[in-house]
Amino acid sequence: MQLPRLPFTPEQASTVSGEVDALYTYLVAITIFFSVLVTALIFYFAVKYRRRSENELPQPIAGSVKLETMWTVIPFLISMTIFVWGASLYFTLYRPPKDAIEIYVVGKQWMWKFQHTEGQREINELHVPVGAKVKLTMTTEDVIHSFAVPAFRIRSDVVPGRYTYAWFEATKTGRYHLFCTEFCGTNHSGMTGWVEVMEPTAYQAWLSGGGSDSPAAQGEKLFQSLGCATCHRTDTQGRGPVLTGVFGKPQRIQGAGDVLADEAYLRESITNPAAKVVEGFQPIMPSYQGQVSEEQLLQLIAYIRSLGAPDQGTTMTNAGAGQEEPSTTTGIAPDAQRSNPLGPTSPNQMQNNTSTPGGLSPQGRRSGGTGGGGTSQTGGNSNNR
Ligand code: HEC
Ligand SMILES: [Cu+2]
Repeated sequence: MQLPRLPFTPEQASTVSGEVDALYTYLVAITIFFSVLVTALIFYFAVKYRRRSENELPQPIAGSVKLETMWTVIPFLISMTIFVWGASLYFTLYRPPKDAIEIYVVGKQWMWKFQHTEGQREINELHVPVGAKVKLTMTTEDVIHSFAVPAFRIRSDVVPGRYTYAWFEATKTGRYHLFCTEFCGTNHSGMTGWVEVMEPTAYQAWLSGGGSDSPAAQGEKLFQSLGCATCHRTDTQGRGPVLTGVFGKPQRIQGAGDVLADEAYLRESITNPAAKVVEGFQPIMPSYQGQVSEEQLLQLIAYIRSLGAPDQGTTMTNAGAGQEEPSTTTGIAPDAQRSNPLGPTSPNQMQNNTSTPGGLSPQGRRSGGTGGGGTSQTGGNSNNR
């Protein structure tokens, strides 16, 4: 629905922008109507019921059932229209469709990092095809941020230790501003970027130009280097459960019944394994909290998801290629790196693309990990929180 826009509102460039604007216009119209009505009545009544003589006494009023019913029922009906309309739009906005392209987003003071399922990474720049549904799975390495693209009328808080989602379907090619809309520190105002909406063919060409592995393939490497594979084997002989086909299925948890294995569950299983112990197993899995970055967690999850979901198979075809390159961009959008207001980022950020031997992140090692052992439990730093 493309209604005429209100003045001062941004361009409409997604399937929901028209609907959001329609609701917003409705709210503005109601507000104007009642503001005008109330103001007019103030003046009208002030004149009509003005004191006409020095000793005039007004008639006492005993109340009016008719009037009270009216001013209860009418606002109730109006607020119900707002509620029903708003709620249905909310469900549209916050329930990502199943058939969407998935992109991982990690916020960080003060930049947005994206990774596409095909492997491309970018910073402060997001390439998407026009006319396709795109789902963003988002988290942050530090404080709360908020991902907003005004032209798409979407916004979603990005919260440490959690995955939040947003989705959109762009209706027009072009470049649209992207913002952080949660005050997140000194350079919050610089935490902006661009969404580049491309023709599907141009997007495909852009995608195939990338050099890095898919997140699932990167996750598979981490799975080996972090020692996960020693316990989680593909046969049932390992000390941990077989992870094939786990994603999206309910898991029997000791003392908690069935829990759906979604991204949040997998994340918790890795960062805090003792929180939900799979029935039939001992709580022997070490916590990887602080040893894997948010991006690595997303890669591990992408890998686990790819197990038992053949269509998302881990393409190891270009395994090794570009893996050692400490570059976080694909080379396709070289200015992505530059558009980062802070210039090149700390080595911390680079860890995400290189599989560090033993899997310990630089800060994991610095903060006194026992060193060496891929399953060391003592990486524990608090940088993530
Ligand atoms: C020392 C052995 C061991 C290592 C190493 C290990 N795990 Fe585990 N893992 C287990 C055990 C045992 C369980 C089941 C008990 C539990 O839930 O804590 C488990 C549970 C899980 C689950 C939940 C599985 C389910 O069926 O619901 C996931 C996901 C998981 N591990 C991922 C990983 C990843 C990723 C790594 C590497 C970063 C890893 N594990 C390293 C032993 C291990
Ligand atoms: Cu921010």
